[in-house]
Amino acid sequence: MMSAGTVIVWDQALAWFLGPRSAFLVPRSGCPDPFATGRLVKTLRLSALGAQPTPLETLLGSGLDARQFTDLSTLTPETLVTPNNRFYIRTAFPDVLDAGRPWTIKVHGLVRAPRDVRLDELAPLAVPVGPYLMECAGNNNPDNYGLMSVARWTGVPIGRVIEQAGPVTRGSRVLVSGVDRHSTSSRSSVPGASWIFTLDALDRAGAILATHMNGEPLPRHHGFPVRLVVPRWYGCACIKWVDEIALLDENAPATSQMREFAARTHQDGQPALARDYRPATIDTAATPVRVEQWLVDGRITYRVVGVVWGGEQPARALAIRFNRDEPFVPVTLCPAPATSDIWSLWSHVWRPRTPGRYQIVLRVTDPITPASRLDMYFYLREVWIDEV
Ligand SMILES: Nc1nc2c(c(=O)[nH]1)N[C@H]1C(S)=C(S)[C@@H](COP(=O)(O)O)O[C@H]1N2
Ligand SMILES: [Mo]
Repeated sequence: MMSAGTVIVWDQALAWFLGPRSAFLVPRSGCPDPFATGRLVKTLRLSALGAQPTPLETLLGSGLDARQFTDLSTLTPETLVTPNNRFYIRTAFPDVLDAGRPWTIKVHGLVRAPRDVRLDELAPLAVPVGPYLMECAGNNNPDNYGLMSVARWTGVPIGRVIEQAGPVTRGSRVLVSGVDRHSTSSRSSVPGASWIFTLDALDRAGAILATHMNGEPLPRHHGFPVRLVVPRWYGCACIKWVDEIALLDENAPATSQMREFAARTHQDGQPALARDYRPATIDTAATPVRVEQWLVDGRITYRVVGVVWGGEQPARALAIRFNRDEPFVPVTLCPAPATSDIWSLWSHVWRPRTPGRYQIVLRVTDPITPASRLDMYFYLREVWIDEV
């Protein structure tokens, strides 16, 4: 039997012999490639009815209303980690903040040793983690769904910082709070960024106080000099410009940020107390990112390329539907997603019968995987097919 190593060497030798296009002929992954003998004709735009075409990967607006959308349509297996300048932005660097001054985080509340922790004490403890995906709970623009990106993070487990302060009980809630003062007021957001977690939830998620992103110091719009990263939770919990950690009791009221994001993090109503919020974790979700038109053996064939992300476990079974009156059909996940820490690419062969507008949705087909957003067709996308 050939080892995996042999296959790769053979693959590379053949690729060298046949030139760049041969990469398609010998799939590295062992997955069949129905487009191996085809020619890519064009790539179609995905959007959805009513979506305004939005400039991507450029900073729009300022303060709390600032946004930068990552372009998901270009994702390939080689570009699954988003470069810092293309990473999505929700809320720009607070223009009244002096991040150059020596930074401290006030650790206080139900701890034996409250104090101001200097960032330069923490920096030597930082370790690389990830890559992890981050998604804004308000990632709802069907033009792009681009409030979502992946980075490799470097930071200090927040649990260590809390342990050092000596929590009075393990049952405490942890408030993490960041600077959120902007010189202009927001049209759509409540200022004041803070989230309350249980100690266990932070530990279980592997939450870190991050100082670096993709090997560089945090860019200022991403929380310089220090932000919280809670893997698998929505971005609204990933507080930027962290300057306070407070241990609170059972009856701590929810923060304004938690209330503002209650619907988007799938809470029951808008609970008054932090303890009545469920973890703001990302369920399994999937969306197409582009539709390619190919000519395969003289026949027009479409290739729908998409991402699947979220969930505690890697997604195992997805199905796709192209119109309300058509059935869901299985998506072959090959190679099978190895992790849910980041997104994974999938693709699907599609031969629409007639030209026209198609509305593409996905769903998870195993009954035990929570997929609250897919269940409501949150990431629906439309494509216009003019040739079949
Ligand atoms: N201080 C502060 N932290 C914040 C926010 C904020 O407005 N202020 N927005 C949150 C939200 S809603 C998201 S989605 C993420 C976005 O992080 P990014 O801009 O680095 O992508 O930051 C979170 N942390
Ligand atoms: Mo967000």
